[in-house]
Amino acid sequence: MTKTILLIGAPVDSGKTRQGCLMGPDAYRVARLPGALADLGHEVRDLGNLAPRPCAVAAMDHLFELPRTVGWTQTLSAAAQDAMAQGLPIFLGGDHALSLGSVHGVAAHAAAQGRPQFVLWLDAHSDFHTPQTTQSGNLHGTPLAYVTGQPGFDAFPPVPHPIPQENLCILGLRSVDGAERAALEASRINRHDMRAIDEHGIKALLAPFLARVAQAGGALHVSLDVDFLDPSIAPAVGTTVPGGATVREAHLAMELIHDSSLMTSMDLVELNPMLDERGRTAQVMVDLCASALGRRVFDRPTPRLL
Ligand code: B3U
Ligand code: MN
Ligand code: MN
Repeated sequence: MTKTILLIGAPVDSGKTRQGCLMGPDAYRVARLPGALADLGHEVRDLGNLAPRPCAVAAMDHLFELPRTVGWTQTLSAAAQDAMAQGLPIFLGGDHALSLGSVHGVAAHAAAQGRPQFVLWLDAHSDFHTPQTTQSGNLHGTPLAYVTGQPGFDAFPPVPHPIPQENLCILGLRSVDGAERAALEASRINRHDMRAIDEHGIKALLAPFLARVAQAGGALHVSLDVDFLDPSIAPAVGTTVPGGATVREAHLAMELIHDSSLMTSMDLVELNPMLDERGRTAQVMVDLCASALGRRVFDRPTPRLL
């Protein structure tokens, strides 16, 4: 089924100290994301890049760029709510702090429709810190705590529609901080580390979650962090962790998402083009996004020499 896809550039770079993710949206455009989705028959509208609202909250010493990140959250939540009324938004990051806003916005839209919101988080990290527990001060490590309504986010927009923890599924875990681990273990979040992927295969972990979304008539947001992938195939990320998903595992996940017809919104996050090698990480992310939107294995183009 063809869709109206809205590409929303979100050059968020305030979620961590290492800069460069602001170039992400343009890297996706240069790697021909709009064309790849149009080739599948979709109507693609590129809405250009957003900018953060100026925000008057006070800076906090132990948090990097809090006011700017709050401004981004306001902008992105409003943009997400707008876009959900028109089609399927894909947020072109930008670092993972963008999901503070994108998920906040899609959850508000789902609540207005009386639909439960689900989130699939493909990431080496659990991003379940609060502004109090973060050791790095990097707010890209906090979106799952925010959107599930954990305390400590007073500087941010209120969360009237927290996502129930059991509606979250994290796949690809292999770097979880101590405080996060305790919080995660006490939570009802569905979570699978790389060992589980190795032991069971990605389909056995993902299919039951997709079945639950379908059963509930839910909206599904997919948040794809570059570091879900193994650094050997996706080096352009500040937080590489060895032992990530392979090209085959990641494409299979995307193909299962497509076959389910459940995805209603998506983030592509943490691409840092400054760290890329001849655009190969941008390209793999574009190819994965195309798989999530209907490209099949026999349709995959012969890779160009980079
Ligand atoms: N948990 C660490 C590392 C991290 C989280 N998200 C990413 N890295 N990408 C932190 O900074 O909170
Ligand atoms: Mn992340
Ligand atoms: Mn990560």
